[in-house]
Amino acid sequence: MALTLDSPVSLSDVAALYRTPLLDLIFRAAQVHREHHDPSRVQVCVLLSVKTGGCPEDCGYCPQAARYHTPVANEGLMEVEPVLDAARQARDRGATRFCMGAAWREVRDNAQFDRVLDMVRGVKELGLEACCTLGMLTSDQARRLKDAGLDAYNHNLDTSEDYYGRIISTRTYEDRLRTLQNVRDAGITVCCGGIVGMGETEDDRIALLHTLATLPEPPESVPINALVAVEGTPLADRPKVDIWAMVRMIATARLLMPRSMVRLSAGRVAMSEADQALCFLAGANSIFAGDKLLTTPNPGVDRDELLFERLGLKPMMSHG
Ligand code: SAM
Ligand code: DTB
Ligand code: SF4
Repeated sequence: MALTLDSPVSLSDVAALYRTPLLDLIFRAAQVHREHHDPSRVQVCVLLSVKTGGCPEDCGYCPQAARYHTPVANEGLMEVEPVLDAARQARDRGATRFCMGAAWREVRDNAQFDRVLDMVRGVKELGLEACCTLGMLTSDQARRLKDAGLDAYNHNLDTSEDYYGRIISTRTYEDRLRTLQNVRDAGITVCCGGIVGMGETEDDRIALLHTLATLPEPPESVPINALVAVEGTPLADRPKVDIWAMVRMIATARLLMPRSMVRLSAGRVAMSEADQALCFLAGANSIFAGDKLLTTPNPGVDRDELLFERLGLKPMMSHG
Protein backbone atom coordinates (compact mmCIF):
# COMPACT_ATOMS: atom_id res chain seq x y z
CA MET A 1 0.00 0.00 0.00
CA ALA A 2 1.30 3.44 -0.90
CA LEU A 3 0.62 5.93 1.85
CA THR A 4 0.06 9.53 0.97
CA LEU A 5 -0.32 12.08 3.69
CA ASP A 6 -3.46 13.68 2.31
CA SER A 7 -5.60 10.54 2.11
CA PRO A 8 -7.25 9.46 5.36
CA VAL A 9 -5.99 6.06 6.29
CA SER A 10 -8.56 3.30 6.85
CA LEU A 11 -8.56 0.64 9.53
CA SER A 12 -7.79 -2.02 6.93
CA ASP A 13 -4.85 0.05 5.64
CA VAL A 14 -3.44 0.11 9.16
CA ALA A 15 -4.03 -3.63 9.56
CA ALA A 16 -2.24 -4.31 6.27
CA LEU A 17 0.74 -2.22 7.37
CA TYR A 18 0.87 -3.76 10.84
CA ARG A 19 0.75 -7.27 9.34
CA THR A 20 3.41 -6.65 6.66
CA PRO A 21 6.09 -9.38 6.83
CA LEU A 22 8.30 -8.25 9.68
CA LEU A 23 11.53 -7.49 7.83
CA ASP A 24 9.70 -5.61 5.09
CA LEU A 25 7.86 -3.60 7.71
CA ILE A 26 11.07 -2.67 9.51
CA PHE A 27 12.78 -1.82 6.22
CA ARG A 28 9.96 0.46 5.06
CA ALA A 29 9.69 2.15 8.43
CA ALA A 30 13.45 2.70 8.47
CA GLN A 31 13.24 4.28 5.00
CA VAL A 32 10.44 6.65 6.03
CA HIS A 33 12.28 7.45 9.24
CA ARG A 34 15.34 8.51 7.24
CA GLU A 35 13.28 10.71 4.93
CA HIS A 36 11.99 12.76 7.84
CA HIS A 37 14.55 12.48 10.63
CA ASP A 38 18.27 12.14 11.27
CA PRO A 39 18.53 8.44 12.20
CA SER A 40 21.64 9.03 14.29
CA ARG A 41 19.80 11.32 16.73
CA VAL A 42 17.60 10.22 19.61
CA GLN A 43 15.82 12.75 21.82
CA VAL A 44 16.50 12.19 25.49
CA CYS A 45 13.63 13.08 27.83
CA VAL A 46 13.50 12.91 31.60
CA LEU A 47 10.39 12.20 33.64
CA LEU A 48 9.64 13.36 37.15
CA SER A 49 6.68 12.35 39.25
CA VAL A 50 5.74 15.65 40.91
CA LYS A 51 2.77 14.10 42.76
CA THR A 52 2.88 10.40 43.43
CA GLY A 53 0.26 7.76 44.20
CA GLY A 54 -3.15 7.96 45.81
CA CYS A 55 -4.92 8.40 42.46
CA PRO A 56 -8.70 7.81 42.46
CA GLU A 57 -8.72 6.23 38.96
CA ASP A 58 -8.62 2.45 38.45
CA CYS A 59 -6.23 2.08 35.47
CA GLY A 60 -5.38 -1.63 35.65
CA TYR A 61 -1.71 -1.14 34.81
CA CYS A 62 -0.97 1.66 37.23
CA PRO A 63 0.90 1.33 40.51
CA GLN A 64 -0.29 4.81 41.51
CA ALA A 65 -3.98 3.96 41.73
CA ALA A 66 -5.03 4.28 45.39
CA ARG A 67 -7.16 1.15 45.29
CA TYR A 68 -4.29 -1.29 44.56
CA HIS A 69 -1.70 -2.29 47.14
CA THR A 70 1.57 -1.62 45.37
CA PRO A 71 5.10 -0.72 46.45
CA VAL A 72 4.50 2.96 45.57
CA ALA A 73 4.50 5.38 48.54
CA ASN A 74 2.20 8.39 48.24
CA GLU A 75 3.77 11.82 48.08
CA GLY A 76 2.02 15.18 47.85
CA LEU A 77 2.78 17.78 45.21
CA MET A 78 6.48 18.70 45.23
CA GLU A 79 7.69 22.24 45.84
CA VAL A 80 8.88 24.16 42.77
CA GLU A 81 12.60 24.36 43.65
CA PRO A 82 13.37 20.61 43.86
CA VAL A 83 11.53 20.12 40.57
CA LEU A 84 13.71 22.76 38.92
CA ASP A 85 16.84 21.20 40.47
CA ALA A 86 15.89 17.90 38.82
CA ALA A 87 15.22 19.67 35.52
CA ARG A 88 18.60 21.41 35.64
CA GLN A 89 20.33 18.11 36.33
CA ALA A 90 18.44 16.49 33.44
CA ARG A 91 19.51 19.30 31.10
CA ASP A 92 23.13 19.06 32.22
CA ARG A 93 23.07 15.36 31.35
CA GLY A 94 21.85 15.96 27.79
CA ALA A 95 18.10 15.86 28.10
CA THR A 96 16.13 18.38 26.02
CA ARG A 97 12.64 17.60 27.27
CA PHE A 98 11.41 17.45 30.85
CA CYS A 99 8.09 15.81 31.62
CA MET A 100 6.25 16.29 34.89
CA GLY A 101 3.65 13.71 35.86
CA ALA A 102 0.96 13.89 38.54
CA ALA A 103 -1.23 11.04 39.77
CA TRP A 104 -4.40 13.07 39.39
CA ARG A 105 -7.68 12.14 37.72
CA GLU A 106 -8.01 15.74 36.58
CA VAL A 107 -6.60 19.18 37.23
CA ARG A 108 -8.44 21.39 39.71
CA ASP A 109 -8.28 25.17 39.75
CA ASN A 110 -6.44 25.63 43.01
CA ALA A 111 -3.07 26.58 44.51
CA GLN A 112 -1.63 23.22 43.43
CA PHE A 113 -2.33 24.01 39.80
CA ASP A 114 -0.76 27.45 40.27
CA ARG A 115 2.34 25.68 41.58
CA VAL A 116 2.47 23.42 38.52
CA LEU A 117 2.26 26.54 36.33
CA ASP A 118 5.29 27.90 38.21
CA MET A 119 7.12 24.63 37.55
CA VAL A 120 6.37 24.97 33.83
CA ARG A 121 7.66 28.56 33.76
CA GLY A 122 10.83 27.47 35.57
CA VAL A 123 11.48 24.54 33.22
CA LYS A 124 11.09 26.86 30.23
CA GLU A 125 13.59 29.32 31.75
CA LEU A 126 16.11 26.47 31.80
CA GLY A 127 15.77 26.18 28.02
CA LEU A 128 14.07 22.80 28.08
CA GLU A 129 10.96 21.62 26.31
CA ALA A 130 8.29 21.37 29.00
CA CYS A 131 5.74 18.56 29.05
CA CYS A 132 3.10 17.71 31.67
CA THR A 133 0.79 14.80 32.25
CA LEU A 134 -1.77 15.69 34.90
CA GLY A 135 -4.95 13.87 33.88
CA MET A 136 -8.03 15.52 32.39
CA LEU A 137 -7.96 19.23 31.57
CA THR A 138 -10.63 21.80 30.73
CA SER A 139 -10.04 24.17 27.83
CA ASP A 140 -9.38 27.00 30.29
CA GLN A 141 -6.76 24.97 32.15
CA ALA A 142 -5.10 24.08 28.86
CA ARG A 143 -4.97 27.77 27.97
CA ARG A 144 -3.34 28.59 31.31
CA LEU A 145 -0.71 25.89 30.75
CA LYS A 146 -0.04 27.29 27.29
CA ASP A 147 0.34 30.81 28.75
CA ALA A 148 2.88 29.44 31.25
CA GLY A 149 4.90 28.19 28.26
CA LEU A 150 4.00 24.49 28.19
CA ASP A 151 5.14 22.85 24.94
CA ALA A 152 3.46 19.46 25.18
CA TYR A 153 0.80 17.60 27.10
CA ASN A 154 0.89 13.82 27.49
CA HIS A 155 -2.47 12.10 27.62
CA ASN A 156 -2.47 8.52 26.38
CA LEU A 157 -5.35 6.62 24.80
CA ASP A 158 -3.50 3.51 26.00
CA THR A 159 -5.39 0.94 23.88
CA SER A 160 -8.32 0.54 21.47
CA GLU A 161 -11.70 2.03 22.28
CA ASP A 162 -13.11 -1.54 22.48
CA TYR A 163 -10.55 -2.80 24.98
CA TYR A 164 -10.43 0.42 27.05
CA GLY A 165 -13.29 -0.58 29.36
CA ARG A 166 -11.45 -3.77 30.30
CA ILE A 167 -8.53 -1.75 31.66
CA ILE A 168 -10.16 1.40 33.07
CA SER A 169 -13.71 1.91 34.32
CA THR A 170 -13.51 5.32 35.99
CA ARG A 171 -13.36 7.33 32.75
CA THR A 172 -14.21 6.86 29.09
CA TYR A 173 -12.38 7.02 25.80
CA GLU A 174 -14.48 10.07 25.04
CA ASP A 175 -13.20 11.83 28.19
CA ARG A 176 -9.67 11.19 26.92
CA LEU A 177 -10.47 12.53 23.44
CA ARG A 178 -12.05 15.67 24.91
CA THR A 179 -8.90 16.55 26.87
CA LEU A 180 -6.79 15.89 23.77
CA GLN A 181 -8.96 18.35 21.85
CA ASN A 182 -8.67 20.95 24.63
CA VAL A 183 -4.89 20.59 24.49
CA ARG A 184 -4.87 20.90 20.70
CA ASP A 185 -7.18 23.93 20.73
CA ALA A 186 -4.91 25.70 23.22
CA GLY A 187 -1.99 25.35 20.80
CA ILE A 188 -0.05 22.88 22.96
CA THR A 189 1.48 19.95 21.10
CA VAL A 190 -0.09 16.57 21.76
CA CYS A 191 1.79 13.58 23.17
CA CYS A 192 -0.46 10.54 22.93
CA GLY A 193 0.27 6.86 22.66
CA GLY A 194 -0.37 3.56 24.33
CA ILE A 195 0.73 0.48 26.17
CA VAL A 196 1.54 -2.92 24.66
CA GLY A 197 1.16 -6.10 26.70
CA MET A 198 -2.09 -5.60 28.62
CA GLY A 199 -3.76 -8.67 27.08
CA GLU A 200 -5.01 -6.73 24.05
CA THR A 201 -5.25 -8.39 20.65
CA GLU A 202 -3.43 -7.39 17.49
CA ASP A 203 -6.70 -5.83 16.32
CA ASP A 204 -6.75 -3.62 19.44
CA ARG A 205 -3.22 -2.40 18.68
CA ILE A 206 -4.20 -1.73 15.08
CA ALA A 207 -7.33 0.17 16.19
CA LEU A 208 -5.29 2.32 18.59
CA LEU A 209 -2.82 3.21 15.84
CA HIS A 210 -5.70 4.02 13.52
CA THR A 211 -7.31 6.32 16.11
CA LEU A 212 -4.01 8.12 16.70
CA ALA A 213 -3.27 8.57 13.00
CA THR A 214 -6.78 9.86 12.24
CA LEU A 215 -7.16 12.39 15.05
CA PRO A 216 -7.97 15.82 13.56
CA GLU A 217 -4.19 16.27 13.60
CA PRO A 218 -1.78 13.44 14.39
CA PRO A 219 0.02 13.74 17.74
CA GLU A 220 3.45 15.35 17.46
CA SER A 221 4.67 12.76 19.95
CA VAL A 222 3.67 9.10 20.20
CA PRO A 223 4.93 7.20 23.24
CA ILE A 224 4.87 3.42 22.86
CA ASN A 225 5.09 1.81 26.30
CA ALA A 226 5.70 -1.83 27.09
CA LEU A 227 3.67 -2.70 30.17
CA VAL A 228 5.73 -2.61 33.33
CA ALA A 229 3.85 -5.23 35.35
CA VAL A 230 3.79 -4.05 38.96
CA GLU A 231 2.81 -6.28 41.90
CA GLY A 232 -0.54 -5.40 43.39
CA THR A 233 -2.03 -4.13 40.11
CA PRO A 234 -4.59 -6.23 38.20
CA LEU A 235 -2.03 -6.68 35.41
CA ALA A 236 0.75 -7.85 37.74
CA ASP A 237 0.87 -11.34 36.23
CA ARG A 238 0.98 -10.38 32.58
CA PRO A 239 3.85 -12.07 30.76
CA LYS A 240 6.73 -9.98 29.45
CA VAL A 241 5.81 -8.06 26.31
CA ASP A 242 6.72 -9.70 23.01
CA ILE A 243 9.44 -7.57 21.44
CA TRP A 244 7.98 -8.17 17.98
CA ALA A 245 4.73 -6.52 19.06
CA MET A 246 6.74 -3.49 20.18
CA VAL A 247 8.66 -3.40 16.92
CA ARG A 248 5.49 -3.68 14.85
CA MET A 249 3.80 -0.92 16.87
CA ILE A 250 6.77 1.40 16.47
CA ALA A 251 7.25 0.68 12.77
CA THR A 252 3.55 1.12 11.98
CA ALA A 253 3.41 4.34 14.02
CA ARG A 254 6.43 5.62 12.09
CA LEU A 255 4.80 4.85 8.72
CA LEU A 256 1.45 6.37 9.71
CA MET A 257 2.90 9.46 11.42
CA PRO A 258 6.18 10.06 9.60
CA ARG A 259 6.95 13.45 11.17
CA SER A 260 6.04 12.60 14.76
CA MET A 261 8.47 11.74 17.50
CA VAL A 262 7.97 8.05 18.27
CA ARG A 263 9.12 7.39 21.79
CA LEU A 264 10.36 4.03 23.04
CA SER A 265 8.93 4.67 26.51
CA ALA A 266 8.27 2.38 29.48
CA GLY A 267 9.65 -1.13 29.62
CA ARG A 268 13.23 -0.67 28.44
CA VAL A 269 14.65 -2.27 31.61
CA ALA A 270 13.38 -5.60 30.36
CA MET A 271 14.79 -5.14 26.84
CA SER A 272 18.21 -6.17 25.58
CA GLU A 273 20.40 -3.81 23.58
CA ALA A 274 19.48 -5.79 20.46
CA ASP A 275 15.76 -5.36 21.20
CA GLN A 276 16.20 -1.62 21.58
CA ALA A 277 18.34 -1.41 18.44
CA LEU A 278 15.45 -2.96 16.48
CA CYS A 279 13.08 -0.36 17.92
CA PHE A 280 15.39 2.48 16.79
CA LEU A 281 15.75 0.89 13.36
CA ALA A 282 11.95 0.64 13.16
CA GLY A 283 11.65 4.39 13.73
CA ALA A 284 11.77 5.13 17.44
CA ASN A 285 13.66 8.36 17.98
CA SER A 286 13.31 9.15 21.66
CA ILE A 287 13.78 7.55 25.05
CA PHE A 288 13.24 8.43 28.69
CA ALA A 289 16.55 8.51 30.53
CA GLY A 290 17.47 8.19 34.18
CA ASP A 291 17.06 5.31 36.57
CA LYS A 292 13.38 5.97 37.21
CA LEU A 293 10.39 6.57 34.95
CA LEU A 294 7.61 7.92 37.20
CA THR A 295 7.67 5.20 39.85
CA THR A 296 9.25 2.18 38.14
CA PRO A 297 12.87 1.41 37.22
CA ASN A 298 14.47 2.46 33.95
CA PRO A 299 17.99 1.73 32.63
CA GLY A 300 20.47 4.13 34.24
CA VAL A 301 22.38 6.82 32.37
CA ASP A 302 25.54 4.67 32.23
CA ARG A 303 23.75 1.81 30.51
CA ASP A 304 22.20 4.20 27.98
CA GLU A 305 25.53 5.86 27.26
CA LEU A 306 26.94 2.45 26.37
CA LEU A 307 23.88 1.68 24.26
CA PHE A 308 24.23 4.95 22.32
CA GLU A 309 27.95 4.37 21.81
CA ARG A 310 27.41 0.82 20.60
CA LEU A 311 24.70 1.87 18.13
CA GLY A 312 26.35 5.11 16.98
CA LEU A 313 23.52 7.24 18.33
CA LYS A 314 23.75 10.77 19.69
CA PRO A 315 21.35 12.72 21.88
CA MET A 316 19.23 15.12 19.85
CA MET A 317 19.57 18.85 20.23
CA SER A 318 16.40 20.65 21.29
CA HIS A 319 13.52 19.75 19.02
CA GLY A 320 10.91 22.34 19.89
N1 SAM B 1 -2.61 10.55 35.80
C1 SAM B 1 -2.33 11.03 34.51
C2 SAM B 1 -2.98 10.21 33.43
O1 SAM B 1 -3.21 9.01 33.65
O2 SAM B 1 -3.22 10.74 32.36
C3 SAM B 1 -0.84 11.14 34.21
C4 SAM B 1 0.14 10.10 34.72
S1 SAM B 1 -0.03 8.44 34.06
C5 SAM B 1 1.04 7.54 35.11
C6 SAM B 1 0.75 8.55 32.45
C7 SAM B 1 0.77 7.33 31.58
O3 SAM B 1 1.74 6.41 32.04
C8 SAM B 1 -0.49 6.48 31.49
O4 SAM B 1 -1.41 7.03 30.58
C9 SAM B 1 0.04 5.17 30.96
O5 SAM B 1 -0.01 5.14 29.55
C10 SAM B 1 1.49 5.17 31.43
N2 SAM B 1 1.72 4.09 32.42
C11 SAM B 1 1.31 4.08 33.71
N3 SAM B 1 1.66 2.94 34.32
C12 SAM B 1 2.30 2.19 33.40
C13 SAM B 1 2.87 0.89 33.44
N4 SAM B 1 2.84 0.14 34.54
N5 SAM B 1 3.46 0.42 32.32
C14 SAM B 1 3.48 1.18 31.20
N6 SAM B 1 2.94 2.41 31.11
C15 SAM B 1 2.35 2.91 32.19
C1 DTB C 1 4.19 7.70 28.69
O1 DTB C 1 3.53 7.32 27.71
N1 DTB C 1 5.06 6.98 29.36
C2 DTB C 1 5.62 7.71 30.48
C3 DTB C 1 5.06 9.12 30.25
N2 DTB C 1 4.13 8.93 29.18
C4 DTB C 1 4.43 9.86 31.35
C5 DTB C 1 5.20 7.14 31.81
C6 DTB C 1 5.48 5.71 31.96
C7 DTB C 1 5.16 5.34 33.37
C8 DTB C 1 5.54 3.94 33.70
C9 DTB C 1 5.11 3.52 35.03
C10 DTB C 1 5.76 4.28 36.16
O2 DTB C 1 6.99 4.47 36.19
O3 DTB C 1 5.04 4.63 37.10
FE1 SF4 D 1 -4.15 7.72 38.01
FE2 SF4 D 1 -2.85 8.24 35.74
FE3 SF4 D 1 -2.29 6.03 37.19
FE4 SF4 D 1 -4.60 6.17 35.91
S1 SF4 D 1 -2.54 6.16 34.98
S2 SF4 D 1 -4.32 5.50 38.04
S3 SF4 D 1 -5.07 8.34 36.07
S4 SF4 D 1 -1.95 8.13 37.80
